[in-house]
Amino acid sequence: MNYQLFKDTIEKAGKIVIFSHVNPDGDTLGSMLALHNVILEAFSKDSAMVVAGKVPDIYHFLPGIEKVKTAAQIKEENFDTAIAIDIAAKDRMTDGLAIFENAKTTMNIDHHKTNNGYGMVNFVNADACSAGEVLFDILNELNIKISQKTAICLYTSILTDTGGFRFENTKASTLIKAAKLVDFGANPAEISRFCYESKPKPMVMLQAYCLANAGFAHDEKIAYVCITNDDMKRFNAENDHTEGIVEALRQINTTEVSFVAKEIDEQTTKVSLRSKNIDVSKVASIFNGGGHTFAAGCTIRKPLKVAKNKLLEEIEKLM
Ligand SMILES: [Mn+2]
Repeated sequence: MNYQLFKDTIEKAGKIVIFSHVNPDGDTLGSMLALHNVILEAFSKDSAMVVAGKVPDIYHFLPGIEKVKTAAQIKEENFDTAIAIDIAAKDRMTDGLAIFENAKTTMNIDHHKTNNGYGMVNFVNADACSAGEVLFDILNELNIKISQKTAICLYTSILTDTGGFRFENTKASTLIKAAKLVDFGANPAEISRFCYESKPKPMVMLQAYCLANAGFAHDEKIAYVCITNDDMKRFNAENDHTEGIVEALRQINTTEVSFVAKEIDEQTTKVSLRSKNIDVSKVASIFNGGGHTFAAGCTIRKPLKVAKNKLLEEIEKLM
């Protein structure tokens, strides 16, 4: 990777905008905020930050989160440099995509193996656990100082995308980088408390209900949950409150593949897939989605029940 290109691009940049992906998670938010902070501290430049959808409550502790905007709020401004971070496919910028594509220079910082290198400048490393780790490597190679604020954001990226250092993407190098971030001022106990022990009550109640009503197929090797809009209303749950359910299903010892199918409307179903061995990014790709080997997602233009049956069919073909 030509790390110098990162420095040159930021140095040449006039007005910069950074995009996170729709339904933001700890990695896209943490790495976006870290990048914003680096551009400010090391290059003395401001940058706009864009989120699509609601920032989950648990991430309100991230330094700088109060500065994020929606694409609608910045659409009248002109940005010559646009950066996408943790965005597997550019349509995951949703209504921000037009702004990204209008920029004279575009950069793509990511770790999804399905990323096709849609930026003019690309830093895509599928071996990295998170976009935060890709950014860490860039900063490290260029000897750019990591402040405490940046360390907190990057640590959150790495922590959440490795499932708290539990997933297969946790390598010795991952832990060494996390340790360095602790040296730079990130507090592991405090950040874990924010990420894992600060859930809103509707989220925990919805999860308990979904697990109690889970479905099983293929000798219980497939575990799944279907969530209707009525379920969401019953628990007063918000969209991001479904996070964690698909991982909870994978915790069952018989589970090889788990998925959560969530009703968006009568004709649209959003799907998250997890697995222990099988490449579920293949299943997601069938429905124009993508992701990683053990964690992928897609949106199916079918009603919830039809989508569920199609998923079961495609997963069984791989087993
Ligand atoms: Mn990520």
